[in-house]
Amino acid sequence: MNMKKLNAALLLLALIFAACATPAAESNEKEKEKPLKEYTGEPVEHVFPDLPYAFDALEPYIDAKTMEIHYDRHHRAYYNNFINAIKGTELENASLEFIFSQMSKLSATIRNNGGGLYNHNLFWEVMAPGGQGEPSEELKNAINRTFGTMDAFKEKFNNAALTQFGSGWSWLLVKEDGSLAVSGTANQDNPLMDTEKVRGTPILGLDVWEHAYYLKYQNRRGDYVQNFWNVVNWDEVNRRYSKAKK
Ligand code: MN3
Repeated sequence: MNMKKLNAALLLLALIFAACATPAAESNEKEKEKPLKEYTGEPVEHVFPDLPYAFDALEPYIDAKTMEIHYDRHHRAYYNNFINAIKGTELENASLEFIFSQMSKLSATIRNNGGGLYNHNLFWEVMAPGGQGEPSEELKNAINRTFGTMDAFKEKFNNAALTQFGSGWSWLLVKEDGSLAVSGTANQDNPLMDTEKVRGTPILGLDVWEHAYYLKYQNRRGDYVQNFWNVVNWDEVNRRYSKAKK
């Protein structure tokens, strides 16, 4: 074989290799992208919500500066990053609940920022200046059935908040069968995500990221968790409970 023929043969081999390699690489990529279910619900326009009260409204339990930074910087950043991540995709107008039900197939960016958006939306609403209302008879009965007493429930919820290593949340949630449970989640995960072991609809949540309490409480997460009960909006928790257990 002369050099010209050898070069031609090598070129041919390279072309064959490239032709084979390209579809193989593509099919590997496709395997990573497991198919999403199609969203068939009402189109959702994701908005950044107003804070339902002034920055200083939850004083002295949550200080104004923390509220301002938490809402206007942290929450807004989750919202902006989430919107950018879903823009122009099939998820652009899908509900957060739908997105969370597909979480295991989606990116860390959508998980962290979609979670951050939803969790803070809920968090502001389940608090009110000086606290509001009390658990409904229905919710109280369910809490007593599940945890024994209201105090035992609070202890379990506090414990989930205190034992969450690093950043995360503690939750009271309604499972698919209508029963209650307490869980803790890491980062911006929540019980709606298909990545969670304890799944359901959260009706009360507490942010235990340091950004939620560090300015006022420094390392004293326990004091922050105790004080949270002074600002719980039970009217809102009751509303979410009635809706979730239907
Ligand atoms: Mn937060």
